[in-house]
Order: sequence, then structure tokens, then C-alpha cells
Amino acid sequence: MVYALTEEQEALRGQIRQMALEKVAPRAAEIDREGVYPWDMQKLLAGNDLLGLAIPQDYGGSGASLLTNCVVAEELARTCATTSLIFVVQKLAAYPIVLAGSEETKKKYLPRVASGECLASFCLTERKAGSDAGATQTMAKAVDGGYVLNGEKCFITNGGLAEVYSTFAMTDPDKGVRGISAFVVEKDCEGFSVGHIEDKMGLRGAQVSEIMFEDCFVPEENMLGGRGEGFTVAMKTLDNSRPLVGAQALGIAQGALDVAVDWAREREQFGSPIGKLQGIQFLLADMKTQVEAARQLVYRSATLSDMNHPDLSINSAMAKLFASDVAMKVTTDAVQVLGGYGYMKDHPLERMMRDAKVTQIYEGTNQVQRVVISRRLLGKI
Ligand code: COS
Repeated sequence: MVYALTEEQEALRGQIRQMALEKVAPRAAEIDREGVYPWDMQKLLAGNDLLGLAIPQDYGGSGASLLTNCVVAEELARTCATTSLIFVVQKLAAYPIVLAGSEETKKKYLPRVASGECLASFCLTERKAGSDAGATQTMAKAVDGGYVLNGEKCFITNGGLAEVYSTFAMTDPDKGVRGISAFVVEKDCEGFSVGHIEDKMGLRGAQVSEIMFEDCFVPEENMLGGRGEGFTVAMKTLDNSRPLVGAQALGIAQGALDVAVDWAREREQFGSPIGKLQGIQFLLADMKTQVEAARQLVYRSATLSDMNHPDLSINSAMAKLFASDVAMKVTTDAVQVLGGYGYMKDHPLERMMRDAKVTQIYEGTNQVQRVVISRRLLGKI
């Protein structure tokens, strides 16, 4: 299967690159240092109609393909991974509503999410249900007119900032993963509260928190899909979002490569630019090769998502796995090219290296991606 970026997609890449260089890059180090959610970046993305890029036109978005979304995530991450995450999470959190929400639910929530008027959040992980997402302990008990949620989520990106939470809870514990259901929960709901806000290694501008539900009533119409379909909604959402995390990782790697190449041209040792040394040349050549290979896998998986292709799951897992490992390797090698300078906060590489790490962890650790890949490869044995 071959894909190609259209002229429109290449033009959009150029526009995002320009915007990122002018408005995002000057803020990137500061966002990392301050560790505070950058509302100015959120407004920049919303003002450029980017937060609704993945949301269908009928609900206030642009209805752009996942491939187009990947190009945007990549270009943003090239300068600032936190800003790219604002874009990525809005799509991740909206997807369960797009996929499984009723017409009324879509009309109620998606236009506000698309315009950026409100942030959205994907509320799956729990302390005892991380990689084992099916072990969800948050309970949703059926009552008159809806469900009452009790439980705690953790590591929730946009936790406390978002107004709309795509949330997964157990309605029928005796049915295992088939007993999980999905809901839209609003921040204003009685019984909804925000717990500990995490202090993180990277993506320092993103707010990640615990979310608590204590007798939190959610009306029946806020269920996404049928009762017991929540795990499938979560898995399909991740299948369609992992290419975007791959794109984010790819952008971080490309950004690190850009810095390393510039440095190799300019930095002089032994009387000439270090780029003349074969040791540096080979390091850069390997980095470039890995970045291009990751790009192919990411774009291919996004194209399969756009085609609604049955092989999406294995391909999005491979793209996320490979691109995030490349991001870790390339950022580490780029630090090496700069030597002592690369280790210092005066240069962006140490931030990029810290930011890269989480791409190997979130939206499923790379060990989980290998589980997904090998299960698809082997089938039932
Ligand atoms: N699309 C649709 N359905 C899927 C699916 C997918 N991609 N993956 C699994 N399912 C279905 C299966 O078909 C199965 O259905 P049946 O019971 O009808 O056979 C059901 O879901 C359970 O699947 P499985 O047995 O594979 O579930 P496991 O409990 O073994 O878990 C993994 C599978 C590990 C892949 C899953 O728990 C996972 O992805 N974990 C990581 C979660 C994650 O990414 N968290 C990060 C949150 S966002 S930061």
C-alpha cells in the first residue's frame, strides 16, 4: 500500500512549521521550565482551527484525515512536545464521542471541543489498571435515569483543566472486559473531583492528574455505545490515536536531528567542523535513516486508519512502537553529538530527550504494543 502527501498536506506542513518557528519555539524552553499548562499555546491552536481538525464537519470540525493530523502533530512536536500534546489529546478524547456517541451527544459536546472552547480528556487508566486496561475498578451502578460512578483514575492528561471526560467504568463486573462501559462525564458533575497533580520528567507543560468519582451521577444519554461496549470503544480509540503519538515521537526525533545537523556544521574541533569527522557523520546518517523509517510507518498507519482498514491495529502499534523508540534513540544520540553542550539546559536537546521518554509509555507501553503486534501476527494458538 502506497500513500503520498497531497499538495494541500505539504502546504499545511509549511504553514504549521512557520507558525511553530515564530510562535511556539520561543516559548518551548519556558513552558518546560515553568511546568504550567500553556493556555497561550492552546489559544494559538484553537485560533488556527487546529483543535477540531480531526472532528467531523457536521460537528464543527474540519473532518481532516488522520494523515493530515499526523503531519500537524509532527510539526508541532518538532519544536515543542507539550504543544503537540494539546493537539493530540483533544483528538484522543473526542474520538470515543465521534465513534460511539449518539447524535445528541455529538451535537452537545463536539462543537465546543472542536473550537477549543473546552478541553477534553481521555479517562481510562487507574492505579491497578494501567497496561491491563480491562481490570478497571471504577464502578458505574445503574440507577433511575443513568449511572452513578465511584472510583479513581490516574495519569489523566488535561485532568482538572478539561470540561469533558471520555470515561471508562465497570457496569457489569461479572462480564470482565465485556462489562466495561464508556461515558461522557462533565467536570461540573456533582461527585467529580481532581486529586494529585503529577510532577513529571518531561512534557512539563501538560497537566496530568488523578480524577475521583464519588457518587457521581451521569445521565443515561451520556453512555457512549451500548452497555458493555466500553472496552471496544477504548481499544478502537487507541488504534486510531497511536499513529498520532507516533507522529509526535517522529516530530521530537526530527527536531533533535535538526539541532544535531546544525551543530555538526558549525561546531569546530581539531581545526574544522565536527561534521567532517566520520564518527559524527555515521551517527547523523543512522539518525536520519531511523527518522525516515519511522515516518513511513507512521504515515502508513494513519492512511490505514483513514481507509478503515482491518490491519489498522497491528500497524498503529508498530508505528507507535518504532517511532517512539526512534525518538528516544535519536534524541540520546543528538545529545551525544553536542557533547557537554547537549547535556545543558541552554540547548533544547535535554528537554527533547526527556519529552521523548513518555512516548514509549503512554497510549500503551511499548511492551503492550508488542503484545498487540504478536497477537495479530500469531492469531489464536
Ligand atoms: N479493537 C476492537 N476490539 C478489540 C481490540 C481492538 N483493537 N483489542 C481487543 N479487542 C476486543 C477483543 O476482540 C476481545 O473481545 P472478545 O472478548 O469478544 O473476544 C476483548 O476486546 C478483549 O481483548 P483482549 O483479550 O485482547 O484483552 P486483554 O485484556 O488481553 O488486553 C491489551 C489487551 C493489553 C492490548 C489492552 O488491555 C491494552 O491495550 N492495554 C493498554 C492500555 C493503554 O494503552 N493504556 C493507555 C491509556 S491512554 S494514556
